[in-house]
Amino acid sequence: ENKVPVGEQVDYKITGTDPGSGLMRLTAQAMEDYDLSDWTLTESSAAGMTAQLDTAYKNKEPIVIVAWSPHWMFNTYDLKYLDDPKLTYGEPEEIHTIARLGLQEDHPVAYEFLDRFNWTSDDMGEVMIDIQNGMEPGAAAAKWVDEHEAKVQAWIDGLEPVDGDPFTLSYVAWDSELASTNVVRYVLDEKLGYTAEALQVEIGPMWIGVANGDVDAIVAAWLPVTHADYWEKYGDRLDDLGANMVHVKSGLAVPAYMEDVNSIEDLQS
Ligand code: PBE
Repeated sequence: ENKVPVGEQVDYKITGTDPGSGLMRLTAQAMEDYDLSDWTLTESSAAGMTAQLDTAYKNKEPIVIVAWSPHWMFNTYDLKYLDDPKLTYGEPEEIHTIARLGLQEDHPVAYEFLDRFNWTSDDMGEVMIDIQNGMEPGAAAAKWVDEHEAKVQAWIDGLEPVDGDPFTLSYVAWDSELASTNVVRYVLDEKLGYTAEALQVEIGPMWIGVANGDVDAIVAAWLPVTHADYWEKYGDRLDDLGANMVHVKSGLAVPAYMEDVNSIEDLQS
């Protein structure tokens, strides 16, 4: 039998996402850990990566992508994570809510809500899929909040709404964070009386902004592994409010139709 090595099938290319993201750092590390020195990792964005995946998938072509979940790509396509026996990508981790120092004194109502905010990957999936299907992110967030009254009530129970106080969130255009940030912003605005804005930025500025105090909070910190370098650099100037979601995951993935490729080790030629 004469099988073409997977590297050759995909031109030794791993289809990546936004530069600076944790997944790009971890994938560079994986390429060292698994001796993939003849491979390259391409830079793109979350949207660019999924567009390339979509094209490959429709043509049933081989592709190796950086992947994370929750993400609608796992609903839309039949994908599998590659085993990571060296645990380069770590164990399943958490998404944390991070506040600037002083937020508790300055905005105690928002702080208490953010401290309580937590949801599941199924919750987030509902918002993500609506956005993916073309709904405006704010409208998808509003719909989710309307449909999950009890959950939202537990986040805001006993909190006295403020009178239009400004509040600034920031996030990166990852599908997961587009969903969470819009839900949090909607609750701040519609339930707690804030005038909240959500700034879309790159990952470095997201961390620097909240560390410098220019941004009040983020709900987009993947810890302890994916954003370990940012946490190490800025953690002493930040207030970690803990997990808003548990059991999130990242790694390399391929379409299920690549039957012979099941582990990162299978990429070695
Ligand atoms: N991600 C999505 C981000 C965190 C959320 C996995 C692309 C990252 O790699 O930093």
